[in-house]
Amino acid sequence: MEKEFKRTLVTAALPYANGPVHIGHLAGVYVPADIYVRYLRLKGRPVLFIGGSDEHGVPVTIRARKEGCTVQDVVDRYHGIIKKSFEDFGVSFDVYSRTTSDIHHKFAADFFRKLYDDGKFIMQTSEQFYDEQTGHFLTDRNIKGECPRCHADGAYGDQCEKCGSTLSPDELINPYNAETGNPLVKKETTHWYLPLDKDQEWLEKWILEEHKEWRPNVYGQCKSWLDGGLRPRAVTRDLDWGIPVPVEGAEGKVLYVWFDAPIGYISNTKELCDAHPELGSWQTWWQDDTTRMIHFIGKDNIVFHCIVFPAMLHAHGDYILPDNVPSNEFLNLEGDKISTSRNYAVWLNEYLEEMPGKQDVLRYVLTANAPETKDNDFSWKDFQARNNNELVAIFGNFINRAMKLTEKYFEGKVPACGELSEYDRTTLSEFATVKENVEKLLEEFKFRDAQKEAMELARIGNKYLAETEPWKVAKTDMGRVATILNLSLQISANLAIAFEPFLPFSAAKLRGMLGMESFEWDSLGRTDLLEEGHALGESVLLFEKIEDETIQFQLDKLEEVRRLNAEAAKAEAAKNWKPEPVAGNIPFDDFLKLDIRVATVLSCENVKKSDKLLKFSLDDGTGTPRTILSGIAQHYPDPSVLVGRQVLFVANLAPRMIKGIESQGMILSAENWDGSLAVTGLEHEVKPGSKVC
Ligand code: B3M
Ligand code: ZN
Repeated sequence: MEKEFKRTLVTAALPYANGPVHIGHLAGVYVPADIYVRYLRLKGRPVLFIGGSDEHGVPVTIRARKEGCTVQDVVDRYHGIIKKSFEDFGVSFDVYSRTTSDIHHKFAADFFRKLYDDGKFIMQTSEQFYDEQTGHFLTDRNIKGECPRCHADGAYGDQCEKCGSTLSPDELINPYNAETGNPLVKKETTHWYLPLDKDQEWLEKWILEEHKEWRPNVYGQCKSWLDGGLRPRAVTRDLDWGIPVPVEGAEGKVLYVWFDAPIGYISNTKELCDAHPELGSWQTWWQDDTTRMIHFIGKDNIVFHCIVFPAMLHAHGDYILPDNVPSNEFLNLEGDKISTSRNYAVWLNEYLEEMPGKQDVLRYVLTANAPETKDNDFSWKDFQARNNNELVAIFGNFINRAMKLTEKYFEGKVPACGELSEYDRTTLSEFATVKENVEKLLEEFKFRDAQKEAMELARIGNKYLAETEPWKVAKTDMGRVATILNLSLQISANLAIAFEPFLPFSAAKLRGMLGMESFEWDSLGRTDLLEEGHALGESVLLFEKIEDETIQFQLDKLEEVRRLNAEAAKAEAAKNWKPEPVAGNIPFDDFLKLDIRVATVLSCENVKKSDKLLKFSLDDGTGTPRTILSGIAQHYPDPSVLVGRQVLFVANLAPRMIKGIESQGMILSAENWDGSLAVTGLEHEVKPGSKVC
């Protein structure tokens, strides 16, 4: 039997306060969560929407070191920026707090202590990477090295940003401290672990049998973790930023960020409910099994919300478990991975500075492109097209015409609906099912399809006006015009309700234009929302066209970030370059076999139909020019610069035919750190044919 839920607790992942939030965050977590919550509120169902900043963990400490300020400064600044971005974009949290709050510190410490007292942890000693010069153990994110998969340098201990592989620090080749560059050693340290292996059985039953309805990406990830067999997981770390482990003898250790952060959902609920007793006690929201809990997260957080946090709640006892964990995949940006550390993103605060008032456009595009089942791409051209062709040309155009025509013919008052034509009836029947459809999709967390379905209303309205042409009918039959506009305004009122969850700012504007005071989800589909004679408010433009320059500005900005990143990567590679190990020794006689000579370049040109080869004609002292082909064309775009130069070449290499030309030896070049080649030369001129020894 289906459980009867009395209330819904919605949480959205707590973003790290190590940078502003970007479109990936919004698309993946906050817009869908907000749509869902707004929908429930509009339905009159009790709901709380819990958010907050995640202010512990390594990312914030890295940021502090980079910016040369304290960690507290970093989290204070970004918490402020993030909180404001959410408010600006209409993400309607009931509480947005932070994990550095006193309430949270105490709550998380008590939670740990209860598990500790109940004997739920085990202690384990293991070897961890340690920087002897700074005296610090390093966490995965603070360790860098060569990627064992793609061999890029600068891969992190948990992930290679170049090839995307998930890594463990042990796999890195030549690991070093990401901050200082110091080499690392292994050293023993002791931590508390949650023995997840003991949770294997009930988790399998709970997820794999009882939650088959979870999204395939979520279910699939859980299944692969469970199939792989769960292992104990450390819940403490050697760090000086975080919540101190509340156990004697644990100096220098803090709770692992992934232990304290999800507890933040609970402590933030407590903070809210303590301040607003009318909402009920926090325990009602977390411990009463008539509460339905939903976690909105991104895909890299699945294991923590579906396996680790439930295991923590289970170990504590008393708590409910999530009913669903709608997790999205990732959003890319113009074909590349969004990255906070590489500053490659569209930051919400900057977006609003550059495009004030356009929060709904971004909400619309991000939902239309939501990465619900697979990674998706955000492109500025698509953003422009969706705004101009959908929001402006369909939604805005329809509303604008309905309003303007009513002003023109009926002094801005809702005209009377007369007898319905056949076509009117068809139109009404077309949107009779919109409420049901949108609702079903929202309940199934299919936000992208839900918005598309809601947009049908605008399409229907737009088509209705285009086909009925009231501006023409006005010449002969004002009664008919009244009916057409009445219906159009009723459709507009429906749009104002249907879009409240998706585009809250535009929906509010629209309600203002229509003078709608009350509105509720369950009125959707009705055609008597606006009474005859009701005075409309002032008409404003809901959406405006976005010009090419605006889009080009954004594209140029991203291009500049790409350029800076490429430069930085090059500088980093140059810094980390080390010469190849020297080849094994050879007997002196072997060296004597090589006849290396000096020659003067007589001419040098590109070989036809080859972008690699240069053809040299050399004065080698014999009186007969010598021809040598060399694969260095890409490094000498203008080969004539080599004419007159003296070079070294191997004179006794057996001749070879290349591209129909006989190459009589080899010119010596040096390979630089970045693969570029430079022809060898002499300190001062000697006679061509001189032997190098
Ligand atoms: N701060 C990770 C993230 O931002 C982490 C989420 C915590 S949710 C409890 O992806
Ligand atoms: Zn790699």
